[in-house]
Amino acid sequence: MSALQSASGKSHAANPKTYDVVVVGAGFAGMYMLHRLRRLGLSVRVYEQGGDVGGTWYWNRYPGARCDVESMQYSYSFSDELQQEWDWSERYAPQPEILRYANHVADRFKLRPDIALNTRVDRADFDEHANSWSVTTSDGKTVTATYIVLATGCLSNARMPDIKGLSDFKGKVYHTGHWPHERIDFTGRRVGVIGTGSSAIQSVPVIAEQASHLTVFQRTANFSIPARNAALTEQERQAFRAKYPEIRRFAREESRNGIYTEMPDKGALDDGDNERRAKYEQRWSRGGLTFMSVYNNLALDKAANDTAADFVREKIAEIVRDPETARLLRPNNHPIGTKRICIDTDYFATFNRPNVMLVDIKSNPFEEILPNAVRTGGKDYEIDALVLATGFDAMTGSVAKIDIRGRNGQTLNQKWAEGPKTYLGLMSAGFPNLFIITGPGSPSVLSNMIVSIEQHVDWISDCIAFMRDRGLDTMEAKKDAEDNWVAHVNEVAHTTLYPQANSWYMGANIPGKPQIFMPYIGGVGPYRQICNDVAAKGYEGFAMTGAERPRKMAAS
Ligand code: NA7
Repeated sequence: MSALQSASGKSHAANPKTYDVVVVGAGFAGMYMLHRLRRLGLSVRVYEQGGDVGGTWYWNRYPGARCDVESMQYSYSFSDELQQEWDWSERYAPQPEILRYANHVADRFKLRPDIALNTRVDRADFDEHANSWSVTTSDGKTVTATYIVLATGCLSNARMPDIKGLSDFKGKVYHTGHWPHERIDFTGRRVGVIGTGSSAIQSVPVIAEQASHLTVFQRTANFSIPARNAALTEQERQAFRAKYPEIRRFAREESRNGIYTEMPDKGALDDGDNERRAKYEQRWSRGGLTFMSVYNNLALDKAANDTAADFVREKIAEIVRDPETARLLRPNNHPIGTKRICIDTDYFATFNRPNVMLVDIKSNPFEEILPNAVRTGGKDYEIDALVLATGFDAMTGSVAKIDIRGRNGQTLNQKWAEGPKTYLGLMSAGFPNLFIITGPGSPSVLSNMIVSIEQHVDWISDCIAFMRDRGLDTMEAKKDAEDNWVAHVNEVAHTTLYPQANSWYMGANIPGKPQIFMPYIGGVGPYRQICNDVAAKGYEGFAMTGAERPRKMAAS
C-alpha cells in the first residue's frame, strides 16, 4: 500500500478530513471498533460527546453504581495480555474502577490520538454518487467517510421525566444517568429518589447512609437479587484466569446471555416444592443474575416463573419489617426477569432504616413538584435534593438524536417511526455502509454487553475487510432480509413472557414510543451462529456493490 492510500483507495494526506470509517462513541464498543479497524490499516476517526472514554461508565457516576455482570466476565477478551494483567478488585467492580479500566484500554492500545472528545455527531448524510457518508459534528466541522459505525450505546440517552413543576424545584436535581463529576455529599439533606429500577436500587442504600431523610417514590416495584458482592482474592482471580479459554468460549458460543453459568436441563415444575426451594435458596445465597437460570423455562412458562417470583416476594416480606412497605415492595405486575432483574446490596433492608420512607406513586401519581417538596396523594414530602433514577430512552434514543439521512434523503427516524427495523441488528435497509453495534434486533441488552460488543465488532471488521479485499464499495441490508429478521425477532420474543412487562426493552417507558420488543431474545450463542452463517454465505441478505477496478489492499 502506498503511504497515501488507505483501504478505500482515498488519499488522506491530501485531505485529512476523509476517513475510511467514522465511529460514533468511545465507550467499550467504539474503543474496540477503533482497535480492530486500525489493525486493518484503515483510517478511523472516533467522535465522543463525553469528556473522556468509557461511555455508560463515564456518565453513570451515581452513588453505588456498579456492574451487574461479574467483572471477570464483564471485561474484554480480545487481548489475553489484557485479561491476564488487569486486577479486578471486587466481584462486581464499582463504576470508578470500570472507568479506570476503560482508560487503561485507551492508553494501552494507544487509542486516544484517533478519538475526538467533547464532540457530538449531529448529522450524517449518505452521498449516493460518492458512496460515502458526510458527517457533521457539534464543532461545526464536516468530514467524509466510507463507513460509519454507531457505537452509541443502548443506555446513554438519560430520560428526564415530565412531572409538573419539576423546573420550579429550588433544590438540586440529579439524574443518575448524567451524574456530576464532583462528589455529591447528601449529609444532612432530605433527598427524594424517583424511580426504582436498577440505578435506584443501587443508589438508594448508599444515599440512605448519608441523607438525613430519604423518600423513595415508587411507581413499579422491581425484582432484585442480592449481589453478594465481595473483594476478589488473588487466588480467585488466578483460578478464573486459568479457566478463561473455556469461560470465554462458552459465553460466546453456547450461552444465552453471554455469561458463563450452568445450563439447566429441567423446568421449574419438574422438581418438587422442597427441591425447588432448595435450589432457589442456593442461588439466592450465591447472588447475582444467574438466579434466572436455575431452571430452563423461567422466561417461557408463567407457572414456572411464578415459583421464582413467589420465592423472591417471600424474601422481600422476610427482610422488610413494616408490612405495608413490604407489600408495596413486592412486585406484582410483571413476571420475574421480564424487566431486567436488578442486583442489589441491602436494597430491601434499607427500608428498615428510620430515615427511609417508601411512597407509592402508582396509586397516587405525582400531583406536582413544589419549590421544596413533592406533592402526591394530597401530601407534601419536603426535600432538599431530587435524584431522578428514571432511566433512558433505551436502544434507539441515542441513534435518534443524530440526524441520519440515507438513500433518497430518508431519515433513520422516519424509517424507524413505527419501531426500529434492522437486519441482524447490524444494518438498516436504505442506509448503506452504516453499521450499528449492539443495536435493536441483536441480543444486546439481554446479554453481557462486552461479549455482544466484541462479536459485533469482529463481524463488522471482517465484513469491511471482505469488501476491501474484493474492491466492493457499498453494502446494504436487503429489504426482504430485514423484514424477515424483524418478524423473527418479534416472533421469538412472543414465545417468551418478556412482552408481558411494560419494560424499556419494549420502549414502554417512553410515552409515544412504539411498543416493540427491541432486543433479539434467541440467545447469544445461536445469534452468533446466524451471523457467522450469513458471512460464510457471502453476506447473504446484504447487497454488496463495487467499482469495476480492483482496489489496492491495505496492509493488515
Ligand atoms: P429503569 O430500569 O428504566 O428504571 C427507571 C425507573 O424510573 C422505573 O422504576 C420507572 O418506573 C421510574 N420512572 C420513570 N419515569 C417515571 C416518572 N415519570 N414518574 C415516576 N417514576 C418514573 O432505569 P435504570 O436507570 O434504573 O436502569 C436502566 C438499566 O441500567 C438497567 O436495566 C440495567 O441494565 C442498567 P416504571 O417501571 O416505568 O413504572
